[in-house]
Amino acid sequence: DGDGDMTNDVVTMIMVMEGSQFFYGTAGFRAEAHLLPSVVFRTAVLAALRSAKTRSATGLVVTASHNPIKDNGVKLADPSGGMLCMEWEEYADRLVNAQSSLALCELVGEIADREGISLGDTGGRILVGRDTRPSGMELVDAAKKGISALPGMEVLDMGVVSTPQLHWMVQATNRGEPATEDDYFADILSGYRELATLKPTRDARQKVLEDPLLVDGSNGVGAAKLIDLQSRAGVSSLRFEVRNKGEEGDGPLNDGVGADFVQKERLPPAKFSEQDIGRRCASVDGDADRLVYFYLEKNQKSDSPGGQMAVQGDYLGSRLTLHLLDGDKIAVLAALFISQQLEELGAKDDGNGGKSVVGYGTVRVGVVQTAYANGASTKYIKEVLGLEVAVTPTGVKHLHEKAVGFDIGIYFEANGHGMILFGASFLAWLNKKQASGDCGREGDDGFITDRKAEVAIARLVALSKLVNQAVGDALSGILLVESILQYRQSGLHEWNTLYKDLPSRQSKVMVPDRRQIVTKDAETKVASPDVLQQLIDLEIAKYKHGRAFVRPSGTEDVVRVYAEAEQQTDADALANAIARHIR
Ligand code: NG1
Ligand code: ZN
Repeated sequence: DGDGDMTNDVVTMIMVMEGSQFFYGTAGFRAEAHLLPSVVFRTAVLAALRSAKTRSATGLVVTASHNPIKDNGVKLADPSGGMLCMEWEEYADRLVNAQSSLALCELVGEIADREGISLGDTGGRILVGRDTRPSGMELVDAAKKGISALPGMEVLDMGVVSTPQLHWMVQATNRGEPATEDDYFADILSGYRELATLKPTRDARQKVLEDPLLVDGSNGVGAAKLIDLQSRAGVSSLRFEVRNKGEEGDGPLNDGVGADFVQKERLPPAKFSEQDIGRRCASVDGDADRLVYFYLEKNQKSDSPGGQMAVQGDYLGSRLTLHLLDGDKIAVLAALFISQQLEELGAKDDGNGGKSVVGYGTVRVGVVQTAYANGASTKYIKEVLGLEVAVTPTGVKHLHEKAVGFDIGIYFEANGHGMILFGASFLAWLNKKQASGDCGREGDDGFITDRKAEVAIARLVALSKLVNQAVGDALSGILLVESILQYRQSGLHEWNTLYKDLPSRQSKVMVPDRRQIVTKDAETKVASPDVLQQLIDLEIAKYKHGRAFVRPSGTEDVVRVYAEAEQQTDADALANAIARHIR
């Protein structure tokens, strides 16, 4: 169309970018935005093929989540609303790295053949969304061109949305349900409102929650969506004060702000200060699929053992202690709430991590974590809550897959990405039970309603609506945490004391080729080079409660190091020693 814009030229789209090797990774393709038009175009072709193959809608999101603003990325949503099925990731890698337009066309033919897609007769629908990055619009254009490269494809441009909103829309579309942003808000809010009516009676302690939640929006898409959520909720119990909205006077996206920054650096985000001591705070990431809570306290210097959890930064970190409530803490809060509801239903431990409920049988409740989960959380879930814990490699696609096997699968990465997945048969049972109103038993004078059980069922049903059932979602996560805190009538401090995290340290190491490191056993061990694991083992052995592992990042060009020990200084020393072995 002659305006000379690179993305407006399909020929350029399929042009080769020599030397670039892209991997679909933990969260799609990510790179500096200027490298991406062709990558997005090709990934969009795959979204169209997947839609044709499944005869369902698929989704494509242009985002690089918590990465710096100069980056962008693309990831696909499968018809279920979850991540692209893993078998197709290989197609994505091959398409994006095809070295000529001929090779690319041949590959499309090969995929179509293998998947039984007739290229002359395709049809499908792809929902496209983007985060607030300035490069987003241009890349959405590239996506539209890629989708239209196959005949009969319909593109629905959802505009600026959070990643989880787009996934939710794909899921709703394929369930034949209303799937607009309005419907999304209405759905999660209906669960929130129902839960709010099922709160135990108010008492004086409720005061701790009367303050609005102070949210760091990471200068990204989550900020505006949260304000929208609040105005739609129209209830006094849900009030936010949002900072780092990405407006004039705010800093750049993800720069010293956001859930990834707070979780990894353990420092208050920009625009937070001593003024905020004691307030209930939360932070979301750049595409609003991660959530952490935190509160600030005046630093009780060195001598206090509680103070050792704070990492001292040169900035506010030296004056403030940040108490982090990460994904592990959210998982525990949710697991505890669910266990309490099952107790109200009269559930008995079956000795195998299951809870046996009359009328249903064994309800398998499981918590899925990665190696990054703090050891203290795992111990609490197993020993105090008596629930099953499963460990998978990093990346929600792995956690999600594992969670599907439970009646209630709670999965969270330590970084705050996660959700609660309700199994179809258990959910159907809950819904039936609620509709029939037959909670109780036959007494001498007729049927006696078990009010406690009735309320517990209603709470679980409400929870299943409030939690985005497609993917982890910071907005839905805030509704989850706020609801449970209201139910518990307590604030962050009490939640934080459920268990005490083991001190930990995360760091990143730049290496020439991070893929030289291959891991095994859900990333807890290095498979090759094998001498590296021996070195790591020797370092771990030096510290009490020492645990450590390394793995190549799927989203950044670094090797990540994680270390945990009884003392913060030990965790730091362990991480440093291991980093030196990698360099
Ligand atoms: P990588 O860069 O592969 O570690 C990070 C997170 C993942 C996941 C993805 C996608 C950590 C240690 N890793 O992956 O858990 O959330 O980003 O956003 O937090
Ligand atoms: Zn994200």
